[in-house]
Amino acid sequence: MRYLITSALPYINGMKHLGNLVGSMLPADVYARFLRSEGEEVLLICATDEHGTPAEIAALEAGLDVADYCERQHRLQADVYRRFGLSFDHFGRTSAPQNHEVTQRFYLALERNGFIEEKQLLQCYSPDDGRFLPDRYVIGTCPRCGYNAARGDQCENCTCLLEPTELVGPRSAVSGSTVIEFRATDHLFLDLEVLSGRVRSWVESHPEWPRLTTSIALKWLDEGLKNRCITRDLTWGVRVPRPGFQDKVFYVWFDAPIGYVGATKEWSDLRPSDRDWPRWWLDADDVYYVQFMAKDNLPFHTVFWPASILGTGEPWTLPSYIKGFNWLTYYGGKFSTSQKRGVFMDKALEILPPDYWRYFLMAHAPETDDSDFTWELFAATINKDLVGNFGNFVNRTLKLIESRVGRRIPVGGAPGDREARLTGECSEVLGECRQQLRAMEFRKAVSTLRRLWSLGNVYVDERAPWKLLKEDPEQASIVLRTAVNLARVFAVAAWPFIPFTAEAVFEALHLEPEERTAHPSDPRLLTRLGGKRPFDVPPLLFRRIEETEIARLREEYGG
Ligand code: B3M
Ligand code: ZN
Repeated sequence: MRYLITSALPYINGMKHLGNLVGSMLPADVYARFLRSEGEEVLLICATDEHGTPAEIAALEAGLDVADYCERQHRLQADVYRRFGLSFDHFGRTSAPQNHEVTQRFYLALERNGFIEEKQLLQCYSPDDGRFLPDRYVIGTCPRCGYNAARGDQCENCTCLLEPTELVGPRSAVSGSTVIEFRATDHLFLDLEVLSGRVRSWVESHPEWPRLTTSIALKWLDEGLKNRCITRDLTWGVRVPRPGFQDKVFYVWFDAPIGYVGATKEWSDLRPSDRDWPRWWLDADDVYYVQFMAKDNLPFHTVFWPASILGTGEPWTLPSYIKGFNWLTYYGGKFSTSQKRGVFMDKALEILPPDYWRYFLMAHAPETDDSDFTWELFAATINKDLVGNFGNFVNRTLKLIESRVGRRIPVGGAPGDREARLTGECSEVLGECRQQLRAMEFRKAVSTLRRLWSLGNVYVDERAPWKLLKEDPEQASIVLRTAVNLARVFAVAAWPFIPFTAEAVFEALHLEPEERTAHPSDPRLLTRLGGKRPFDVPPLLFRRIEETEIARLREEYGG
């Protein structure tokens, strides 16, 4: 099997917050890193989602031409993701020509197969703005839950999909004008009614999916799908290859998921001699395709996009597994881009290095339920696990060796019973962590990682090498050598989560590439490094977050 991994494509309209990160890009990265470290062939793809009204509205607010706006924002996002260590094989753009091409190909296949219906539609038109107001350009009250700022395409609050005409008390997002007329224009609809049976069989053929994913898909299918409009009266987007539609583009949710394919093609076009996008996307029986996303994106990925794929009748790769996430909240409320509430990725890196955030977010990933960000919990998690457990172990043992015997790994004699027991425990816990990562159970995997690190601290406390150095130097050497080996195993296991720190440990221990992985059943798990190999003491891996700092951050960011 080869692994194709995609994360939901972040909208282009501004810097993403920690809630966006934890629900899609970060777990996708952790999973990809883990599989790579296991020697698997992995392709991790992401891109900015650039079309539609969110982009146009944001460009309008920024006073920029939409193409320039997207170009700039794409660069800013790509840069912050790189600094967070998100190891995309390619970070593309849905506005790239490759995506336009594949999107039109999808459409033409759907049209050929009779799944496209042309209908006249009453569209919101604003005489004050002098234009049609597609989906997000109209705001109003959700007819299902009463939320007063629901958008014309979806209610953010209850996640239901909407048509602009369903909103109660509609108003223009451009000018705020409440004078809304409805005018007739021609639009294209995807025949979801007919396709829904195929989508259902596909969903039902995956009983192994997480409950959240399956329940959202089945809820949509059970309620019955209405044909969905896939065109919009906009100029920014993918052109519709059909006579009479030259002034319209495809709906952003039609071309956005196709962006996974488009971005893969971008990647492949950069080095066509050794990269082959269809190998991942067409007739690719040996590809295991995993998607990561927050729950509001699940309807589109479990129903709407698969319907497009199935309707083409072409052998496109369908997701093998869809991992959905609940919300990360900020002091019990929503993280919000529009209200600038919560912590945004660029700001986060001004406060602390990426691994602090990566670790906290994965330790509290909203997998089975929503989880809550507070500065108090953030500091407590970092201080206890990263500073007190992992960082403390690595820094104190390496420093002890340096100060007492120099920067060489002690030779020492054969490991004793205590070391044999420790090796057994480490293999078991490491194996567990690996299985949990395979199963994408991130919170469990992090807590297993913590258990692994604790084994080291318990061992060193028990064996007290600082005393042995005086009383029994031979035993002291065994303990210290074992401790260095533990540091290697701990960093290897932690690498998918906190790669920058893990790599600092790899460097300090002068590890060869093949020593940067560890297999639980390796009989030399805790004896591999020895024989007076040189090492360096890495700088302090993590620092404590103090009370005063927590108070200041809460003050600055609200809470
Ligand atoms: N851009 C929504 C989001 O960022 C949307 C995902 C597209 S995935 C193809 O949550
Ligand atoms: Zn609602």
